Amino acid sequence: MTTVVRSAVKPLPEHLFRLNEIGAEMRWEAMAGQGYHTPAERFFVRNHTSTPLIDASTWRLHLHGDGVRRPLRLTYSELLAMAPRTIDAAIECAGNGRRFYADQQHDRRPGAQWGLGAIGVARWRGVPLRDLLRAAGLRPEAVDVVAAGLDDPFEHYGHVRRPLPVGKALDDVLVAYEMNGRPLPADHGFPARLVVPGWAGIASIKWLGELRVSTKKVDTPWNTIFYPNITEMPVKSAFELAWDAIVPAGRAHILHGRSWSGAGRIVRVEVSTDGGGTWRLAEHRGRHLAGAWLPWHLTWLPERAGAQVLMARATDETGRTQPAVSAANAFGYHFDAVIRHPIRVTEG
Ligand SMILES: Nc1nc2c(c(=O)[nH]1)N[C@H]1C(S)=C(S)[C@@H](COP(=O)(O)O)O[C@H]1N2
Ligand SMILES: [Mo]
Repeated sequence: MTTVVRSAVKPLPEHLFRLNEIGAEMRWEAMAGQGYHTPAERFFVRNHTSTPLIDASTWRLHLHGDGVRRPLRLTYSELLAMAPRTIDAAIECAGNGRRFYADQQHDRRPGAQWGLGAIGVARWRGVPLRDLLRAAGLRPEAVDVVAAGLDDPFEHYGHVRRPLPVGKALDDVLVAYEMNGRPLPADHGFPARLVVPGWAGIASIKWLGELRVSTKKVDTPWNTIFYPNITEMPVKSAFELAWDAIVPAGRAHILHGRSWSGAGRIVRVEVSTDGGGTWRLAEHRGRHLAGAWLPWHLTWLPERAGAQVLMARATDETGRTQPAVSAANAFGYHFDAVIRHPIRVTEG
């Protein structure tokens, strides 16, 4: 029995989403033919409890703590009146791809068995966290900014909250109130959420109610028990194809996919249509945005009918390439190995 159906408010139709105990992942075939951004209706959902329905007229964002001189309590209209910034950024769950620890490495890890669909890229508009911290009189001694959500407490751990180091907070973090040109949908954090480019999704706290700036390092269950030492996301790739997709033989087929990295731009994507025997460079257009993904494609003429395996392997600008085997870790985070995507080629 999945609980997400109750915890999210938007429809999660079977042809767009696959549900697990804690969330709904996007089916990658749902990105086929879509533009650069993941439409909000197709964006994966990961809730610790349930989507709260927050009234923007009574909502306040409380920015306080010993790391600021002038605590702020902002209304929604005050936030919207500040100088805005727009960024394209991915949000990806740290556990995205966990099921491949089991499927490819005989090392099943506990937790939701996400395929590769716990990621989406949206255009976020909001206020740089940096500007809010400056407006509150950030002290040079500040170390951590603890962001807390207004959703119900999770088990006995309290509200979902996590420290963000001041260095990252001052760099590229957004307090976002729009997703793809519309107010944030309830499931994605209305009225405001953090967007922390390149970092595991848990950093991007939804339904933001509080930012506590501390001059001492802070621990919360979400950086000690859950997601310990999890910050920047690795390099990954996905095909915009169903698992076990059916492709007719004897006809040229354009394979589409996307690659991304928490550390920067993707500079190269290689694709194998013979299970890793040979590799070809995928083509792409335009410039890859750091913090988001690179769409690519490759023409393929499947000759023989039968089961086949597609693989895509990306390299980012820091020189990191997807490995053949992902490093083992207790929670099954950061599955970054090249994924073996099965398809069935049928008689043309
Ligand atoms: N307040 C709050 N923020 C949260 C969560 C949550 O349950 N509550 N889930 C986190 C996790 S684990 C992820 S992966 C992302 C998911 O964002 P999305 O549901 O908009 O895709 O939100 C993060 N922010
Ligand atoms: Mo997550």
